[in-house]
Parts: sequence; structure tokens; C-alpha cells
Amino acid sequence: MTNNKNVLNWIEEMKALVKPDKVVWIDGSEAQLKELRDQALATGEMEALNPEKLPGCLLHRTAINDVARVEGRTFICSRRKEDAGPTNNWEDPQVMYAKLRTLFDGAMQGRTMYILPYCMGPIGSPFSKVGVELTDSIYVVLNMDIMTRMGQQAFDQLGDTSNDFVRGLHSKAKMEEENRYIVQFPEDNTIWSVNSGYGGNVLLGKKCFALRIASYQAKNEGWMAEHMLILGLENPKGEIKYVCAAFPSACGKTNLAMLIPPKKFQDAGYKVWTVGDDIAWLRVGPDGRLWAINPENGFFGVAPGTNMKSNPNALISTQKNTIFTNVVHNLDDNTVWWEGLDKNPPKNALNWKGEKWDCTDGSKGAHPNSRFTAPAVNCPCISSEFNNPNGVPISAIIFGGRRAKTAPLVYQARDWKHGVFVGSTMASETTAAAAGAVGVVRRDPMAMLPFCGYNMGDYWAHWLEMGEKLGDKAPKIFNVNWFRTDDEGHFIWPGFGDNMRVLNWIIDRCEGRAEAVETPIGYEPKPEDIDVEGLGDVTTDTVKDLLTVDKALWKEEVKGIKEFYAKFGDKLPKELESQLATLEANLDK
Ligand code: GTP
Ligand code: SPV
Ligand code: MN
Repeated sequence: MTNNKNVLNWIEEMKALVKPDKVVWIDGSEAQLKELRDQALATGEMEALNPEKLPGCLLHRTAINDVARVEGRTFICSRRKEDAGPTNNWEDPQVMYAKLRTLFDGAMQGRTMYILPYCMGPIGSPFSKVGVELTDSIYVVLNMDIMTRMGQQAFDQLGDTSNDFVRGLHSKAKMEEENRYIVQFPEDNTIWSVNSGYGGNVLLGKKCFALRIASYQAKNEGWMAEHMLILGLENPKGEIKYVCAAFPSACGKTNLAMLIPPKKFQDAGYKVWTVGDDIAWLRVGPDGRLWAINPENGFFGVAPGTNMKSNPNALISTQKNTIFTNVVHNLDDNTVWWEGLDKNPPKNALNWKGEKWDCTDGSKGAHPNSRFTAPAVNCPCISSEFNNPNGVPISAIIFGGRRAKTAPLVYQARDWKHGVFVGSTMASETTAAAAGAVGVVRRDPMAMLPFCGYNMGDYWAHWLEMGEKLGDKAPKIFNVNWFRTDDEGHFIWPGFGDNMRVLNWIIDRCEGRAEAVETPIGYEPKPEDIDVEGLGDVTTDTVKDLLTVDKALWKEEVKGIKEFYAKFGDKLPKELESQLATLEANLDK
């Protein structure tokens, strides 16, 4: 499939290490994929779902101890520890290679090694980059088929001489939790992942390459790799403005990316088009503006909470050719279910562990981090620019997270530098997307805490440099919070489709059509500028409450930021220190 010596030599080296019985080159042909599906069905690795109701759909269950990303076992192995920075696990590359070689040694004996070339980004795009994943998992191959442009087309994109490809090695090995490692070697364009079979740990094109390795490449090559959705908002005149939004895992990117406007806005002619739901690669275009592509080709989305009301576009995307992982199996009609799909949990069903499930016993049927892997082409609102090799021009960047108090519904940064400060100080409650406690507030700068492949201080400096390059063409920067709660812990803002009401203000600000009020933390809308018509109990007074900036809480916030910033020592850009001083002074005024 390729004559590229860099690829061939590396594969020989890896083969000698993992010693597979058999090697299969994945060309991406339908015949080959069918064979793999049949094999996975025969071994029970996957189950075929109802061919009428869910044509082409498969069900998979991971091991019970392997259901989310493992941040504690994820490493950035740069030669110098300071290049990984205080927020990443680090080990000396030679030490780590040696340790992993013992785990990989003979790991594919008795198994088949699949050689899976894939392209992140549209084929032919100057933004795109190629990876090759060697894996012993059919689940990985079938998921990567949905999530990337894979097979022969990826080798064609790489060409016969280039050495610019990411070398990914994955083995389920013995599935030992205590020997699970997700390791990035950014200086070697290399990822080694062992003893896991869960999404973000093993679909190496996704977080490992498109964020951890790519963020490092982006710094060196002058672009950006970000944990961001990309959407286009079309107004009644047919003008489309594109925005990117960075929210931490399971904080609403897929939902916002596929938003259906409230009826009033639909009737007026507003529409949302999805370009991406998780990752954006951004470059300064020939016109000096910031342009974005989605390097992925599908959606690896959170299942629970997805329903015809919250996110019909996502649900429709999963009705064919989709892989479901760790959801409920409805045995009556051989379909799937999860909490929040509808109010009728199946009576005759297996839970995500494959056990007979009694929906009345109070236990969860689907894992909170159960997922669907759905092809982007299935999405009813997929953007016509989805495959555009040049991407789309970005008007606004939105940061956000889960904050029960503190952060207001929306505010705008005063300028790019202030926006970098806002992104760098983001905090959010942890979710089930990563192993560990849920609901604990932690700093998660730009939603990249688990995904930045180098020192976060250098990453902020890179953001500041990008702002210098963009000058007055830089996107405007905003922060949103859909998750403020009342005293009983209920979300105050309706969220989902109604987030359109906030997006509208954001676009109006970018277009110079809306006013703003200055607050100690940035610009806020006047409450009456957020349209609440049709929201019932949620009134302009509610919006006013959602926009309050509680100075006492924000002074606590400043303390937290100082503590966090202190970890970065000399690597903290001076600009961010001065932004923090400004915030502090503003709160004392
Ligand atoms: P990753 O795929 O892990 O990166 O997650 P994501 O950021 O794409 O999050 P997603 O859109 O899948 O949403 C995660 C959870 O947040 C789901 O349970 C949603 O129902 C919930 N959610 C999304 N948007 C909103 C919102 O506007 N308000 C509220 N209250 N919940 C939301
Ligand atoms: C996330 O956790 O942000 C995800 C899912 O998008 S995973 O691919 O597991 O990283
Ligand atoms: Mn994500």
C-alpha cells in the first residue's frame, strides 16, 4: 500500500517488538471492513443491532475497569521535564520506552496486527496530517474508520518520501489496569498505548494525536490545535458566521455544535451548521483571519442525556452505521438505550456490563461515559464546509465550563490578551469522561488540561503570539457558563437549544451590533439584550441574576488563580501576571 521507507522501516521495527502472528494492511475498502465486522461478531467483540431500526449499527462493551480516559496514566515524555510542564505526567523518554518495550514485547503473539493509515483533516487539505496506528483491536479499526479518513487515501496523502507522520502503537496486551499507559513522545511524533480498549485511550488519532502531539507541532509550526467545537450560525439573510468553543470533556460541545434554534429563531430563518464537535485545528489564512478545520470525520459523543429534545441532530446521527459503547442493550427489539434517552427504560435488557438489568432497582443501565461513534455524514446539520480543505473563518472563540456559581452566563474579554487570560483561568467541575472523582472544580485552561502536549506556560505564550499575528483580525473572545445552579442545585439557564440566545449576542458583538456593559471581569450584555421570549419562568430578571459578578466569590477566584499560576514559575507569561493584577484591582474598585 505504500513504498514510503520511513513507514516500512518503522513497521518492521514494531513488528519485531510485538511479534504478531499475522499482519493485515487496512486499505479502507468496504469488503475488508465487512470481513472485520463479521469477525468481531463471530468472537462476540461486537454485537449486531436491529437491522431495520439501527441498520449497520454495532454494540460493544469495554472491560469494567476501562471506561474512560485515564489521566493519571497518561504521560508526555519530552526529553526535558520542564517541556512537559507542571500539569502533565512526565518520564524520561528512554526510561519510558524501556518500560513499555517490556509490556509490548510479544504482546501480539497469537493475534493479528492491523496497520491502519489515517488522515486527520480533509484529504488534500494543507491543514491535514497523517498517522499510522498499529493495533490488535478490531474495535479500534472500526471506530477509526468512522472517526478519520483512513486506508489507502491516507498513504496517498503522505506520499512516498515524507517522514511527517505520527507513529502510533496500540495493544490491548493483557488489559492490566496497573500496567495501562497512554504515552506521547512529542519530539518523536510517537504514541504508545497499552492495556486499554477504551476510546480516548486507544483511538490514537483523537486526543493523543489531534491534541497532544498536534498541539506541540502547532507551537513549532505556528498554528493551533484545540479542544473546540466549530459551528456556523446562519442568520435570516443567509450570512454564516463561524465560532469555535472550548469546553472541557462532557461540558456541552457536541450539544452546542448541533444546536437547533428555539422556534422563534427558526421561524425567523436562523440555522446552526456543524463543522466539528470536539477538535479544531486553526491557522492564520492568507487574508490574515483565523481559519479552522475539524480534523475528525465522525462524532465520539456522550450517549446519556442525548434525546430528541436535547440534541435531535446527534440522535439522528446515531441511527445508522454507528458503534455504541457501554450503553443498555434492549433485548426485546435488539436496540440500545441510555439514561435520558426517553422515559421508557427497557424491561428486558442488559446493562453496560452485560448483566441482566432491572430498571427499577435504582442502578444506572448505561455507563455515564457511554458513547456513540457516528459518521459525520449522518448529521442532518453537517456544514457544507465540512470537507473544505481551507476550513472556515472564525469570528469568535468561546470558553466555558461547569461552574455552579462564580462565572456568569456570558461575558466578553476586553481584547485578545485578556481573552487568553480568561481561557488560562478556566475552571470546571470534573465529569465521567475521565476516571476519578466527578463534580470537583479544577483549573482546566482552554479545556486543554489533559490534552496539552507541552508546558502549559509555553502554550499560553503561543496563544499570545497568535494574537500578535492576527492583530485586529483576531476573533473576539467570550466566556459562557450554562451550568449555574439555584439553592436546590437545579440549573437556572435552560441551556441546549436556548443557548442560541447567547450565541446571538456573541455574533452581534462581533458584528458591532450589540452594546455591552463593563464589569470588573469583562464586558457583559445588558440583561434585556438576551432574548428570553418564550422561555416562561426564565425572564430578563433571571438573566440579570445569571449575569451577576459576586465580588467576594471572584476574590476567592483570584486566590485560586494565583495558586495555579505559581506552579508555572518563569514559564508564566508576564502578560498574564499583569492581567491578573488588573482583575484584582478591578475587584477592589
Ligand atoms: P466530550 O465528548 O467528552 O468532549 O463532551 P462534550 O463537551 O461534547 O459534551 P456533550 O455535548 O456530550 O454534553 C455532555 C453532557 O452535558 C450531556 O449529558 C448533556 O446533556 C449535558 N449538556 C450539554 N449542554 C448542556 C446545556 O446547555 N445545559 C445543561 N444543563 N446540560 C448540558
Ligand atoms: C473527551 O473526553 O473529551 C472525549 C472523549 O471527547 S475521549 O475520546 O475519550 O477523549
Ligand atoms: Mn472531548
